[in-house]
Amino acid sequence: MPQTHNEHAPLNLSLNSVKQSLTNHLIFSIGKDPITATDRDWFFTLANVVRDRLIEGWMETMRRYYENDAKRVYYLSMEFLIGRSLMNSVLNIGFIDEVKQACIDAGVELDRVTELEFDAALGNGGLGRLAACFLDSMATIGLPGYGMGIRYEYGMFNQKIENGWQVEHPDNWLRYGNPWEFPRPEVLYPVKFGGRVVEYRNEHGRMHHHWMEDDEVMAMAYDTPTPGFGAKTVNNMRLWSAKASRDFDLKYFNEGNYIKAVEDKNESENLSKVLYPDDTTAMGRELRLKQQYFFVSASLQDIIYRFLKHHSDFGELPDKVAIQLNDTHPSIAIPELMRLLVDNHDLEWDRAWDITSRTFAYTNHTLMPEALETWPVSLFEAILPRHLQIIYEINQRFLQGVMHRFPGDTELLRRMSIIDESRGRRVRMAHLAIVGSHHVNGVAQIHSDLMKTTIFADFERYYPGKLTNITNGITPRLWLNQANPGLAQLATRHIGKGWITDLGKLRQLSALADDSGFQAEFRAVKRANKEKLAAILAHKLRLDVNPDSLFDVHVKRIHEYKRQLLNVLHVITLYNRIRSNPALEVVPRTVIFGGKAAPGYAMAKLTIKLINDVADIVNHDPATRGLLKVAFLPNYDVSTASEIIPAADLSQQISTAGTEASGTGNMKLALNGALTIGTLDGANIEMKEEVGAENIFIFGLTAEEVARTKNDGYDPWSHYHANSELKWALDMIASGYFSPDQADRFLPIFNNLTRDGDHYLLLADYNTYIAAQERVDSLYRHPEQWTRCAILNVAGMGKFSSDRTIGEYASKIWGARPVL
Ligand code: 26V
Repeated sequence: MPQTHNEHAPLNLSLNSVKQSLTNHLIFSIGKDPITATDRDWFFTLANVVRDRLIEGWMETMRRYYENDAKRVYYLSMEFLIGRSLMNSVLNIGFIDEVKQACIDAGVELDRVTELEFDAALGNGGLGRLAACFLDSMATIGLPGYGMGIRYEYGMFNQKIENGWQVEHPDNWLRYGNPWEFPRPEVLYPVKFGGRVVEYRNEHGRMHHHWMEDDEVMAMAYDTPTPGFGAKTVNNMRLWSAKASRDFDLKYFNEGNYIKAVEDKNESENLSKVLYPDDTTAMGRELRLKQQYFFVSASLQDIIYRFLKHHSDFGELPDKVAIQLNDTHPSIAIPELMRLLVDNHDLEWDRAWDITSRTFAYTNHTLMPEALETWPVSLFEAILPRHLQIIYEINQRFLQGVMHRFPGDTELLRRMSIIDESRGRRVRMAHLAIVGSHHVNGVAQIHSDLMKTTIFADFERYYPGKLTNITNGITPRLWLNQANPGLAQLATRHIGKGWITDLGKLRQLSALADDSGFQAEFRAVKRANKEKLAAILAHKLRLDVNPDSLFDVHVKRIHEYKRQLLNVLHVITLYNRIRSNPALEVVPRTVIFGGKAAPGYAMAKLTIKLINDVADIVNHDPATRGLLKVAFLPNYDVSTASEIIPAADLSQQISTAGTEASGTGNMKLALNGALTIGTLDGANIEMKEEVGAENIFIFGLTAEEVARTKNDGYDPWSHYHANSELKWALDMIASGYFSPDQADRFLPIFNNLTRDGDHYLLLADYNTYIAAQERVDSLYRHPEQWTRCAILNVAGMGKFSSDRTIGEYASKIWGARPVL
């Protein structure tokens, strides 16, 4: 019998076909009559209609890769921050008009229905969202890229604000089911933990290692089709879920201990239960290490299975497979591949090492020492004893090489070793990742430069050329076309729709920057977006804001280094100026904050409380005359980002220079016509190069100046005493002006910024920040000049498409090509 692929009923994108599918799915998939269907029923119905139209492209794509024996890219990431998928898929498939019409004809309110989709919030912030943008770009350019990660049952917590404090609530996103995933009960791999290693010699006298594990969990695959724009390519994201290896442990069962057996099952299934919501400190938590090994082991078994379907010589692996490690979180993959090649497939160490180190590449996303992962050797010993042996072997051979090149430098060996001997013995995952990878990249130029000159300077010297830069990007499909249809349509009307897949085309908008007609249209779009956000603020916070006021937006995770508190100092300063001078003419402002604090990060949580307490005072003080409003929008996630970002006038990117690796919110806001107030940090520097120094508000110490200031013995008190407005603002925080019910509530913040050394140099940057805010005000008084500047910002964002980023990874690191 010949193979037949396409004998199912034809599906197409015509209105009739969509209408037919809508009715059929409501009845046959959801089991509802149109009379009784709820909005949620319609969401699942629509999702089914859309999903049907992804599947052919998905299968065609997988077949295309298979037939071309294409080089595959596996993007290993603990986090994929996808958000909602319904509209994204509709727009990428390209049948939004038909969907809208079919909904109207069926009496379904599309806008209300899309709101019912839960965000897939399987990530903390920038690192996870970057992975999601990369999946979109890989599919759009036709690159054989597979996302591999964990199917957390609970994603990023839901943030509620209660009495001004952050309260975390579980994110039960799978409660009503996930229409986008395909469970693959047959794609099941065992993952082992614990036990001990037995050494023996085989008949040829060769040493072998046998890992006698004592625990086993099964990893089951769930596949999610990921369409590119135009949906010619539909790639796959494969997330692993933990299943107990047997339903009941026979041992307990035979003992008659039925309950104990079921408890054990629950325990092993805990592995993929919850996303760790802490992107601040690398805690040595056993469950997280197990999560890492769990998804890495399953992914590698799967990768090798697919490779061996076509190939028998592992020597070809680096030509057919590229594995990207999204931070060190999956870097246990390096010893795991060594183990599979040496212990299971009998390769010699040197050959296995050559293959392994030509397969992996590692992306570093932070220089913050507290976020660099290290694991206690004792934990490895208990959970992954064979991997620890392999790491020791890798380290010994590596250090031998170092010794050979730099004889006698024991200090160098101590610094470069994969094992940190200084604070109890710990495995340095970044060192392991560097040694086992052919490329290591930072995510913006300054970050990569700092990587080479500071934390990884020894490695830069030892492996010249291995460390490199690939500046981050964002997908224009979500962050402009979908989130800001007004601006997207305006751009398309004037320059065509080519920008959607070639963002550099936005440059053509510069020619229109002075065109008063275009300016008026541009302003109208922004104004409409601001009205929508104002309505959301009214609804969610019962806060009235003036859509003509300057929307000043600071959205990102709450971190000391991101300096939300510096923004608060500006807010308090503005407040003091307004109420102490009733005749003062100020630009009306609405300062909008959003972001989550790690549940254990006390200073970040106190910052949220301060923002809300300041908002309470400022918003209700008649002396502000409505000129200043402060809003903290709860539960900042991909969906709320899409509501806030298109409405922003001003984008706050004010991290201490040298601390924010890249930032990607900075790109999203500028792409949506916000002007940036920012430091020379991360990708801000490259944004300045693209839009021109005159179109961005840069302030503050440079990274070099920050380093020098700290070196010279920084004294925050000198700034406190030198600037009366700064002192006033800080004293108000310290004395309980904003917390009349508990005067010392914010003393820890005051102390942090004064007595305890002001680690992130807020006070040193206060003056120039206030001055930059005054420049913002002056420009905002001239709507034509402001609009011109905003247009030039949109026009200058071409470089920051993740399509460009992925193109660079493909050519510089992966050696992979689109397969079209
Ligand atoms: C760190 C850790 C530490 C160990 C515990 C779990 C955990 C989870 C997440 C993280 C994230 C730290 C790295 C990170 O998100 N970096 C951000 O990456 C963005 C994409 O490259 C970049 O734009 C941001 O500047 C950078 O902060």
